[in-house]
Parts: sequence; structure tokens; C-alpha cells
Amino acid sequence: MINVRKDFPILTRVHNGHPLVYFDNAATTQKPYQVIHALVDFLEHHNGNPHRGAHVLSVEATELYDAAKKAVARFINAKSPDEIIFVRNTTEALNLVARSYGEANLHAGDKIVIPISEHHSDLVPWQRVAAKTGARLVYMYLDDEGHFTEEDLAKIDGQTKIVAFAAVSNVLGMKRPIEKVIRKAHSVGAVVVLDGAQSAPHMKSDVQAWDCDFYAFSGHKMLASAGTGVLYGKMELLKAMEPFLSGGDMIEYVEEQSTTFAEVPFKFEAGTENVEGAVALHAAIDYLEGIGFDAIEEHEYELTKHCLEGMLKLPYVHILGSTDPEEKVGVISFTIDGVHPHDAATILDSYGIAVRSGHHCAQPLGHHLHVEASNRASFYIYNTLEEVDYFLQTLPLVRKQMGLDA
Ligand code: 7TS
Repeated sequence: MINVRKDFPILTRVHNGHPLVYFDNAATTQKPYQVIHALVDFLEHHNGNPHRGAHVLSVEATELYDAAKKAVARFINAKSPDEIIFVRNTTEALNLVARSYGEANLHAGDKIVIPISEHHSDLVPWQRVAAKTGARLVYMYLDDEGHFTEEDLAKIDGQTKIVAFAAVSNVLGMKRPIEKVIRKAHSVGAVVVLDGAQSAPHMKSDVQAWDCDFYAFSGHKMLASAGTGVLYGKMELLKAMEPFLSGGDMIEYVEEQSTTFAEVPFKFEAGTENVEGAVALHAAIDYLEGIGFDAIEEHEYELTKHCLEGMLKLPYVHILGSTDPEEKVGVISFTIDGVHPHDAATILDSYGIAVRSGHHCAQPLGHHLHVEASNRASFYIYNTLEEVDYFLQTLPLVRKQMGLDA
């Protein structure tokens, strides 16, 4: 198992008399010293506004920003760092594609196909594209365990112009058959938008092997600071797209009544960039690559397998989606009979355990499953089997505290 807890200062916190057990990693991850120090070092020694000046700090900020792009390109195996656009988060990346690609290319009668399990950030922007263009938003409804079915995939047909899906669902934790869906989409001429918010932290991303057209993810879910996300796009698509935001740093020439735009990727990065965020993301990538995704996947598999086995022994606990650890990253959503998820999360918090409760920003999935709210435990590289054991021992106490049999 990976042993990196000493790198994460926040994990020494004690909460309600218990060592903090942080199981809300699908929401955001904690940060190692290596990332914190890179961030502080930039602010202490190199802070400048990139791409703007000839002075030393502007030059250094530019170099660090560009180095971060190279690291991201390597991390997801993009052909070129010019295909990497830094945005605030996955949400902004998906909105950029929806507005700049979707609104420009879709027409009445076209279809956008997405799974019912999508996060609102990969759903609401497509609803808005559909409303503006007259396109139809069509859902894949999945089988009882949360898998894509052949019937679902058949919805990707000749009218389909966009297929968008999360490589890993943030509620079900299930890994999607990425290449199969992309092949199907491309066979009918559709463009694929892959939401990588829950895949980039947990598995090797390879945009060239997958052949996705766009890939979006957030730095804060993979050890970096909030405020830096990534949009990858194939160069020929990005070149043909209009800018999303406009203003400083994205122009070539500005006349009184007209403007010509800078090349990709600068065309999509209006305003002063979040350089410290890019520096933090670079440090996070170096850190994750130092551990390696084979070890990360193995570690999360052990935690998930152990946790699922323990939970399945509790008759009052119900898991959403597949219970096969091979099919999941370390994300387990569940309900406890007779206990509202907010009560469960509050009681677990009183034992020092942080889990998520609510609809997890996937309300259409909740309606579809008739599970409007649930709890979610999600693991990362610093979680341990001992923490999972403590969580499993605490679940019966949640029931007892509500006056129910455990
Ligand atoms: N897509 C997926 C699959 C996500 O899990 C999330 C965030 C987003 C998009 C949006 O990412 P953001 O960085 O732009 O906010 N998911 C969650 C979650 O599951 N709990 O809190 C945030």
C-alpha cells in the first residue's frame, strides 16, 4: 500500500477527539507539502503577470506557466501543450465546449447524448445548448447496476452530434468503457466530450489512445489548489472555435470596431492567468507521477474492495451502482435504512469521519433511481485500511444513535 500520509499536514488534525478520517476526496483532495511549498515558493519569489512583460518576474511567471502546460500535456498524453487550455475548473471547461463548440455547431433536430448519471456540470450546459439550438438532449438510462446498455449505446445514431460522459461517475464511482463509447460516437460522426473530473486523479489518462475530442478535469481533485482546471481539445477543433471569453491576453490586434484573436490556446485564456494554480498543478502532477498510477490504482482497489466487503455484510446499508471493486475507483455511495443521509454524515462527523451527503450534483440520477439523497465515501492515496475499518465499525453506531437496530 502507498504510505504518503507524512506529506499531508491536514491529516494530523484531530476532530471531535478522533483523528480526522477524510473520505470526501471526490469533492476535493488534500494537498501535500510538495504542492503547498511550490505555491508558496512562486508567491515568494516568482510572482509576475505572464505573457506581458520583459522584466524578470513576468518572464519567470511565463516560463513556469508554460512548463505547467507541458507537464499537463505529458500527463494526459496530448500531442502538444498548445492543446491544453487552463480554465478555473471542470465546470468552466465544459461550459467552454458547450458554448464555443456546441452552440456553433448544433441545429434543430440534432441530438446530444449523455448518461443519466452525469454531474450537473456535464448536464446543465447541454440543456442550455439544446434550448438555444433546438437540438434534443437524449439520456442513456443505464442498467440496474449503473452500466451502459446496448440499448443506451444505440441512442448514439446518425443524428447525434455530441456525446458527453464522465469517464468515471462521481456518484456510482464506476469506470466507463471509454474507448468503446468513443468508437461508437465517431462511427456516426459525433464529437466526444469526456468529463475527467473523477478519472484524472485515479487512473492514467491517455487522450490519444482514447481518441476523445475534448477532455476536462479539475486540479483541486488531484492534489492541486482550487481555481485551475484543464480543457484539452484536438487542435483542429479548437482552431475552428470562437473564443468563450474575450478581453486582455487573447487578442492579436484590436481596432476600434473589430479584433483578431491570438492563436490557440491563448485565444481561450482571456485575462490574467492563475499562474500559482498552474504551478501547483505542475507540482501535483510530478507528485502523482512519482507514485505512478499502477500503485495508485492498486491502493484504491484494496481500500474499495475491503470497504465494499464490510458494507455488504450490513443488511441496512445499500450501495448505489455496481458493488464490484474492479469496476470502480474509490467512490462508494450508499444509503442507510431509516437514517437520512444528512443525519448519517453528521453522526459520522462526530466520530471524525468526513463523508459527503446529498444529491452529489446529480439530481436527474437521483430521480431516476428514486434515491434523492445518499452518502458517499471516497478515497485517495493517503487513506488507509485502518481508516476503512474504523468507518465500518462506526456505521452500526450511526444506526444505534438513531434508535435503530445495528
Ligand atoms: N464532473 C464530475 C464528474 C464531477 O465529479 C465534478 C465535481 C465536476 C464535473 C465539477 O467539477 P468542478 O471542479 O468544476 O466543481 N464533483 C463534485 C462532487 O462529486 N462533490 O463535490 C464536487
